[in-house]
Amino acid sequence: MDSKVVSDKTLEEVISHFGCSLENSTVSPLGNGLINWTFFVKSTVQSFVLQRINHHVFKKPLQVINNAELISEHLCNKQRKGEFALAPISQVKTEQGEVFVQVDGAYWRALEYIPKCYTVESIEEIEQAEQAGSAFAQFTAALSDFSAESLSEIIPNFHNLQSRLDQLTEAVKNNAANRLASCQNLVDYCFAQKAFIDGVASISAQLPMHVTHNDTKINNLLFGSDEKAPVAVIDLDTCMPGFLMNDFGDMVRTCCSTEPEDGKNLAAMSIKFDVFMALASSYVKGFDGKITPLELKSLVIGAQLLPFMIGVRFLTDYINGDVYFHAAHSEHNIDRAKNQLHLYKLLSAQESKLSEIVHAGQAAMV
Ligand code: GN1
Ligand code: MG
Repeated sequence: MDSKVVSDKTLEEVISHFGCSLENSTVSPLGNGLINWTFFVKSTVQSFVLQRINHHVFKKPLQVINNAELISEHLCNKQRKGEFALAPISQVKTEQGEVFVQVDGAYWRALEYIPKCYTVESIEEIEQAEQAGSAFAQFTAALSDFSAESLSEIIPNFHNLQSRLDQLTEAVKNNAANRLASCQNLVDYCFAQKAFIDGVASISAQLPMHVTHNDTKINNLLFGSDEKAPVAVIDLDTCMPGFLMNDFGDMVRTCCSTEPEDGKNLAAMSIKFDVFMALASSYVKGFDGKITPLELKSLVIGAQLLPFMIGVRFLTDYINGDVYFHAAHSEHNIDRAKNQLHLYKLLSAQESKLSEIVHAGQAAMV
């Protein structure tokens, strides 16, 4: 991301609330988020992560900020009691004691910066997959006694497949960017997955709710440079009540493909089964026997669902004219959609093998 998406005047005003100025600070773009703008601010006074919340996506930014406060408070308590080994990320208050700054109608917040950390975009060693499964499981497990009702539902129906398909139907109807003709075959492909779609609806009606992260991409884990292991789960924007299969599925989506999310070489894409195995066993183990047999079964559905659902979402955004996800070029969203729907296809073709792996991992634990 270009740091010049924001004017110096705006940045100056925002960081002044944290006792910084452009004269004594450097501000550089951070991470690869597709929604918010994120920067690293390093000053002679303090270092922190600065984020402009995309209020077109997060229509009530204060709810995002408030949820993050509640979760971080709960995790801090757990950590103090020795019941949570990762670092909760706190929001940094302004000099006026506020958790956000509003400038020109946009909401900005600062997050604690943990030094000597790095993120990864893909799994480089199997050990990282084991660590990722375990870290995201620990996160949800630590929130098992958190009052989920106190959280606002940030984006209603965020991981509801039928609602995502309804949005695709609406986009097709409007054909706002006049792009439908070029992707009609993909639209047809999505709606032809009826048996899978019905299966998702049926299992969703029976699964228990947890407080889930809902964006368990591998780059939402901070790895410590010294320990070479996760030290924190980041990006709590979509942390809401949900199903374990969604969190597991998003890990599979971002860790088990040999191609990046927007890679165009589909013929080269294959599934990293060793990574899948490591994710499944470490995720299940992280719940210490508290995962139900139906939830275990659902993990294999989630592994297919998350690539399919984001494929539908990228396709919808392409048809709408790139109004939701940041797109670096006009074909970006369609490239992402093709990629993710192909991943879904590969994973679906391997459903029984994935199921064997999940159940074998579970059996090895008893
Ligand atoms: C968005 O902005 P980022 O990268 O944290 C999206 C996720 C998608 C992801 C695809 C609020 O997350 O749901 O999985 O892009 N977040 C929202 O890379 O829509
Ligand atoms: Mg996110």
